[in-house]
Amino acid sequence: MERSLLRPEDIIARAAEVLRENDMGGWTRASPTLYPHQWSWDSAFIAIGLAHLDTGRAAAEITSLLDHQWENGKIPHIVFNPEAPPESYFPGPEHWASAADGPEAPTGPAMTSGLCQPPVHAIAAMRILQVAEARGEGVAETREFLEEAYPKLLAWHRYLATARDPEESGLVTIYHPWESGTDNSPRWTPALERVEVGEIPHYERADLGHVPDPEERPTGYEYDRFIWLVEVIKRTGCDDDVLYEKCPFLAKDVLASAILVRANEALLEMAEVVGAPEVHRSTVSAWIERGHKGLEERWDPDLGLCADYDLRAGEPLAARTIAGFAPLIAGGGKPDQLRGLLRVLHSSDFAGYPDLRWPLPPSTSPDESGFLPRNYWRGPVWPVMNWLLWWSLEDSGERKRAARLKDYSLAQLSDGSFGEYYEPFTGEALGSDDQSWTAAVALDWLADEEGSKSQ
Ligand code: 9WN
Repeated sequence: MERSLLRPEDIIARAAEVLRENDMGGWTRASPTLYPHQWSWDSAFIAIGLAHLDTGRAAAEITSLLDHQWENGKIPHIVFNPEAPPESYFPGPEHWASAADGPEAPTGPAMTSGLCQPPVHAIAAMRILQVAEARGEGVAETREFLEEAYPKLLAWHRYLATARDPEESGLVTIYHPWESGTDNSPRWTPALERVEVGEIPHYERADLGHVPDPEERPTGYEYDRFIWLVEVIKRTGCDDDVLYEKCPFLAKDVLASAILVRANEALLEMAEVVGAPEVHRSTVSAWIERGHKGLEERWDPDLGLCADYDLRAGEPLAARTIAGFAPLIAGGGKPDQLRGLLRVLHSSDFAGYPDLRWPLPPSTSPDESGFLPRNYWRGPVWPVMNWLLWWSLEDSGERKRAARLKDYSLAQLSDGSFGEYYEPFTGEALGSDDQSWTAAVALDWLADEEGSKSQ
C-alpha cells in the first residue's frame, strides 16, 4: 500500500507512538513481532530517542539492561521477555538455559543470551545528560542515573578490553556474527564458510513467519551456522578462555571496536561528571589510544576502508560494507584518511551508486559480490547505521555532509513505516515495521532539526 508522506511533526508523533507501543514497562522490545525481547544495542539507540520524550524513561531503558549484566561485565545481547510466547523468537530463552548456569551468568529469574553486541550504551547515557541539560529538565536525576551506571559501564568496557582482547590489539573479538549486529553481512562470509557445522537438533525458524518474504532474512545455510555456533558457545558455558581456544568463528570486529572508542570517550566524560578516580581515566584513555592503533592496523588501502580480521584463519576479511567506515565512526583519524573515507562514502561504491532511491549508503556496496538489495545486511539501507555515520560526521566537523545524510534519511522515513531496513533502489521498507531503533533515530534527528532552527 502506498503511504502518504508525513510532515516532520507527524514523523515525531508516529515515532513516539511506535516507542510507546513497544514499551513493555521500563524496557522496549526491538519490534512488535519479529523481536519481542530487549536487545542490547537496540536499547542504547532507543534510549537516545526516548531522551527527547522523557529523560527518566530513557535512563530506565539503560538501567533495565544493566540489571542483567553478567558477573564478568558482559552486557548480554538479548534479555528475554518472560511474557513472550515461546514460539515467537528462535533461539529463545530455553535455548540459552544451559548457559545461564555458567559461573558468570547473572542470578535471578531473568534469562539472557550468552552473546553481546556493540557497546553503544555509554554514548547513549551521555546523550541523555546532554538532552536533559539542553532542556534544563531532569538534570539531577540523570546525574544520579549516571552515578549508578558508571561502574557498570566501566566493567562492561573492561570486559571488552580484556576478555575480548587478550592480545591488547585495541580490537574487539567476537564469537558469533550476531555479536557484530550485522549478522549476515558479507564481512563475515569467508569466516562463516570456514565453520564446519556439527550435530544440531532440528529447529524451526520463527523469523520467517514475521516477514513478508524469506528473501529479506538470512539463508538456511547461514542459520545452520548461527545455531551451531550458539551450540558451541553454550557448551563452553560461555567461557571466554575456552572460546578463544575452541570457537570455530573468532574474529576482530572493526565496527564494534570503533564504537568502543567512542563509548570510551563518553565514559571519560561520565567519569568527570561522577568524579571517578584518576586511575579510571588513565585506563580508559589507554583503551582509546589502543583502539585507534588497532583500527589503523586494519586499514585496507585497496578498499579505502577498514577490514575485519579472521583470527581463526589468520586472515583479513576484506569486504566493502558499511563497517569499513569504522575509522570515521571512531573519529580522531588522520585528515587524509578522513578525506579518503568521505570520498568512498559518496562514491559509486556506496551513496553515489547510480539509481539509488536516496543517496544513502547501502549496508553492503552494490559492487560487492555478496550484494543483495532486499537481503538484510547484504545491501539494504539501515537508518540506524545512517544515524551512526551522521553523528560521526557532525563530530568531525563535516556539518554539510551530516545535514544531507540526515535530510535524506528523514525523507526515507517519511512514509511512516519505521522499517528495520530499506531497499536501496526502490526505498521500500523491509524486515519489521515499527522497528524501535528506527523510530528512535528519527526522534533524535528531528530534535536536532529543532535545535538548529532555534540557534
Ligand atoms: C539476532 C534486533 C536485532 C539487532 C541486530 C539485527 C537483528 C537478531 C536476529 O535484530 O539480529 O541478534 O534475530 O536477526 O541484526 O543488529 O540488534 O533488532
